[in-house]
Amino acid sequence: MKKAQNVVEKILSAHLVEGDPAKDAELGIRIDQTLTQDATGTMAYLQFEAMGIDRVKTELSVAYIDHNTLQNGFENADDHRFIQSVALKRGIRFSRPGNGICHQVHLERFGVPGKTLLGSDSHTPTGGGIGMFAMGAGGLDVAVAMGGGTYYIPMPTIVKVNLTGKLSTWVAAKDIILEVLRIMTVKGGVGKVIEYTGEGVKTLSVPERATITNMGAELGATTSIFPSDEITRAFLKAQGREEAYVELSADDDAVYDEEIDIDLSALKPNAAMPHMPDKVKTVEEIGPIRIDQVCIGSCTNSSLYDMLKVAAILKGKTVAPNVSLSIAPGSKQVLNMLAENGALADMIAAGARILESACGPCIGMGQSPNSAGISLRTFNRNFEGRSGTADAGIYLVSPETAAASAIAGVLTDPTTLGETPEITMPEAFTINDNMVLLPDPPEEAKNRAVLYGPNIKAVPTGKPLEETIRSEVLLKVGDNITTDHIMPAGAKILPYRSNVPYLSQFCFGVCDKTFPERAKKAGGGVIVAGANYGQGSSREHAALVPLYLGVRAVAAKSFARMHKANLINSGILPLTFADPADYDEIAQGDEIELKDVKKSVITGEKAKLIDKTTGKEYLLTTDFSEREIAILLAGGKLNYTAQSK
Ligand code: MIC
Ligand code: SF4
Repeated sequence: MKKAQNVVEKILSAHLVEGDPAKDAELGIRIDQTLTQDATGTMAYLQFEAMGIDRVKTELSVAYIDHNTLQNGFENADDHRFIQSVALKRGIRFSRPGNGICHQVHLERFGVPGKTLLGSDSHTPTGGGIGMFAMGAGGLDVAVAMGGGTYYIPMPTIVKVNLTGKLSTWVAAKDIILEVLRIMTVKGGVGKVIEYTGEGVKTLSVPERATITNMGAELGATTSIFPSDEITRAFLKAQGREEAYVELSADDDAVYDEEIDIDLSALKPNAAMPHMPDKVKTVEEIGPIRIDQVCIGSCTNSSLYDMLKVAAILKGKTVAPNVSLSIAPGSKQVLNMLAENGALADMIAAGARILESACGPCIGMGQSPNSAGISLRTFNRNFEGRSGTADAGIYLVSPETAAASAIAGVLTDPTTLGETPEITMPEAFTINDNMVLLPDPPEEAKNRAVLYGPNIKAVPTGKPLEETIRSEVLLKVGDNITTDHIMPAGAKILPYRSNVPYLSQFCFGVCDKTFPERAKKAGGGVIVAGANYGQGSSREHAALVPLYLGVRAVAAKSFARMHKANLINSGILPLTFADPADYDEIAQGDEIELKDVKKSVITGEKAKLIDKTTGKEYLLTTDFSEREIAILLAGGKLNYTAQSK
């Protein structure tokens, strides 16, 4: 008899290229669709061009422009032009700036249940809301997948989140994922895939499910997924894409590795407090703190449903005098429909500052709060400094809580507002894909030139692994260091994503502004870190920039999945303390030696770190797959790919 399978196992077994889920630690899977955004896209396409492949080999690849849209200089526009030229030449659809945030648009127009999706953005799991196995990865991994290459993931632990009951009025999907974050924490999902099941699933629309899978990224999870059911069919039908529907559900006696139960009817409006998405309390517990700013939008909460709720709350009211409210609808489709039905007018009349359909304030591109300001955001990350104001305090909340608070001027539990406004969702969305350009037919593609700009610099490449690494501990950092700490974004830096030498001046700026200078002076070195190092974004710049500054290895208590892969791809050694207590013994500035480290990587034996300053010795785990070993020995994935040609 066939073994009962859950949704994750069904999709994985249909896409398995290498590895046996029953015994192997790493699985190789076929990727059906890819997406890129512009802040990681230039690197991904530079790498794709370096691989010398004529046309993408996926079923569908889309290049979005949504992050770097400020254009206060030529750099962004040059990147857009470069990406457009590569995309159209190489068989990739191009979603023009203004068409919306990659994850929102992909869900609306391209997502297909049961398919695999790899995106150069950590919130690619948004596609799990429509039943896709959707993962974030570094640009190079996405480039390889576009070329038809296999994508590798550690064999995941599959967690069942059983939803029962129904959300009370004013309680939102955002409150569900904040509850999951409270329970599991930002490192609780590492190595796991979260599958949502139970009666409660039927009460959630596709955009609500997508809010939950989107922010599963903050758990450190490989991805999150919902089944594909009649609600999915209705969403696809409303998008004019019913033919893309396939039913997908777990078999009755499917088994899971772990289980969490959440009773939706017991949930209250939640908020994640500064500066971590898992510092969750109920809005009621936090109380009516004074606020300075409210930002509504981002790939977590910018669907038509979210926006209609916000408009209904704002209707006939005025934003409090102490508050600046900005709203960025997630896609051109959403913005268009708000305009058509008058909801946009309600927002404008209330005093909302309407922003273009893009990431905007979520990635620090404008709307930084005032000094020590308190900002409520419907986004997914509230890491220190990410808003562009170092001492601001960011709270992550639902659209309902955000809109209610914007009017009251203090953090407000929307359940205190009484009746919820009636929202009617249209039966069909307004469909107009005129901002998605189709690629050139292969014959014409030959004549299209790839257009570079002066800010687009070469991708740094690693060097083959040496026998022994002798160097200095350049920096010691604590637990949960994010890629926003390692390679900050924001309006001043993000436009330079194609220029690693320039970016390097800002590396680790949030932790220690002297790092780049010291790293250069020392001729490189190693980093010592706590648990969950590199959590957050997929940006490979958090590996490429340290590589450029000469970082050879990171010794940490543990790593986040995507960042570990990006380090290996760059030829930087990620080593794990065999005894986490050893972390306390090593100090910044210590002279160290990783003796015979190459041999340890090859044999899988523990590597020896000799602290020359204290004379003590520590053991570090080197548990790499054969494929990873080959990449590390070659000095990164670009070298490895070139060698294996
Ligand atoms: C983010 O939310 O941090 C980003 C910007 O979307 C990143 C990608 C990037 O750094 O370009 C992500 O989440 O992967
Ligand atoms: Fe854009 Fe923010 Fe979503 Fe990242 S988290 S893709 S910056 S909206």
